[in-house]
Amino acid sequence: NQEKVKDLEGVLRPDFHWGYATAATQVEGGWDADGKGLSIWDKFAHTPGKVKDGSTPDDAVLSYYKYKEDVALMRSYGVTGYRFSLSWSRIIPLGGKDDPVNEAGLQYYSNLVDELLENGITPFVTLFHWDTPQALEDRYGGMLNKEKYTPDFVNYARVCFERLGDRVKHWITYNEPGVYTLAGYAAGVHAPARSSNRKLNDEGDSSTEPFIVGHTELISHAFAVKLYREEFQQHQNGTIGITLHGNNSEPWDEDDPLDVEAAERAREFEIAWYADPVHKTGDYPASMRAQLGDRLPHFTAEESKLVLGSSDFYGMNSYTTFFVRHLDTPPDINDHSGNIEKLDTNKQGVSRGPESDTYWLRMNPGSFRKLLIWIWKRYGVPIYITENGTTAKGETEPSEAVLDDKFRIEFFEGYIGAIGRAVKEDGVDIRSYFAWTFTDNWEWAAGYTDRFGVTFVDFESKEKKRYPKKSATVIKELFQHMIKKE
Ligand code: GBH
Repeated sequence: NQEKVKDLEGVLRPDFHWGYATAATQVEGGWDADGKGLSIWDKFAHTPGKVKDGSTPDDAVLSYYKYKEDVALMRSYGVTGYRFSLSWSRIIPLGGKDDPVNEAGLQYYSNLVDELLENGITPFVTLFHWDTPQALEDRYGGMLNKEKYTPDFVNYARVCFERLGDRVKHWITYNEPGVYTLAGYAAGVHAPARSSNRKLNDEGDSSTEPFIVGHTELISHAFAVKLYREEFQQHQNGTIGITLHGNNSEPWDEDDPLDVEAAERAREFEIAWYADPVHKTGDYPASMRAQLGDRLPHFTAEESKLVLGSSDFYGMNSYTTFFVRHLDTPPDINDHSGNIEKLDTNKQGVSRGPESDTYWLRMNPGSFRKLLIWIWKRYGVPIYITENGTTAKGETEPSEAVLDDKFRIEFFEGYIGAIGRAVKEDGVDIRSYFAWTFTDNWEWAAGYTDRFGVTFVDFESKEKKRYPKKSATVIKELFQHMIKKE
């Protein structure tokens, strides 16, 4: 199996962490168990017409109940780390700084952390993976209200640091803030489903709200980091940062300077929107200001100082690549992509990669390696890859052929190989890798239809029975080969 990575033996640092990533809403179930409050995703999923298969995350894969079994399975997969998110409304059901803490909810996470540590697995904990407490959405419009929201988020962060920080040494404030804003406030296909673009949704102003919410995310992230650094980091000795999404973009016509520029602009709108303020300038990219004007909020001098340098690492989620072509027409007021067109093939008709079972996702490890270099050159901080993975066509039952998941294996050999090459040949500093994902789960608005797991889950079965796929073994072998032994 190691043919493709033969030359990469021992290229990763001995303390490189690898494992799987998950999100609370997608795996836990127990949506109202032991005092948990509702999140905006509970409301979204219980609203008819929002989720593709009409499903809800009420049970998901029951990891709230099966965490011991899951940790044992993960251990058998050889992982050294596990990235999971905390459900804010499980810990503080009504979300706010003056609302009570739910001890039972905290106890669940405390038990999970203990179980991981007893099994030699390092926890990487995300505070926020899209599940805003519904009560805060109702009370003041959630992240649309920066002044009210920020102290609530920071208080939630404090509770987590206080109660789990003795054992958790790797914190991530937000997962993919840009997806939360664009899918939730522009496309309207994610909670809280505000959009002026789609007939299905009525409220919202998609020309401004995504950027207002994005600003709130950056400021509240930075205040949580400030709190950690001032009151916890000294004695708890952990790291803290933010995870950003970002696919790569390749020019549709590489000989057309306008398309080359468009590809760069696409990366700026998708990635630098958050990454420049945090890692480079304390401000939004010039290309965004030029196109969006005052629709994009302005940082005060104080905010800018607070945000710049507010992440100890570059947290990177990346899955695919697109060809992009520039548009000559001025951007629509609801355009958030940088006035480009995304395409599956380039001018020569070359495909961006073989199709997965997910419309936006195609495999392209070569482009992923280029993106690693782009991020390293532009930001120069250590990279933690916090998500990367794929679905595969035809995975409907745990048959022998499905469990021997060749497509997913090819994906991971390609992408993990690209990491090795970026480290070895391009000098990029990469320190962790979390595959998405451990088990098939509730894939947001796609419900249970998109299976990203290295473990097949029988959703029909009462106990959500798990079946390991071959890719879990391959990933283990890849890292055993590529990580340097101390
Ligand atoms: C991640 O987001 C999430 O963090 C995770 O929870 C999720 O399960 C996983 O990926 C798999 O989906 O503009 O055509 O690219 C994925 C990032 C970005 C994917 C926005 C869909 C919109 C379609 N997402 N993208 S497109």
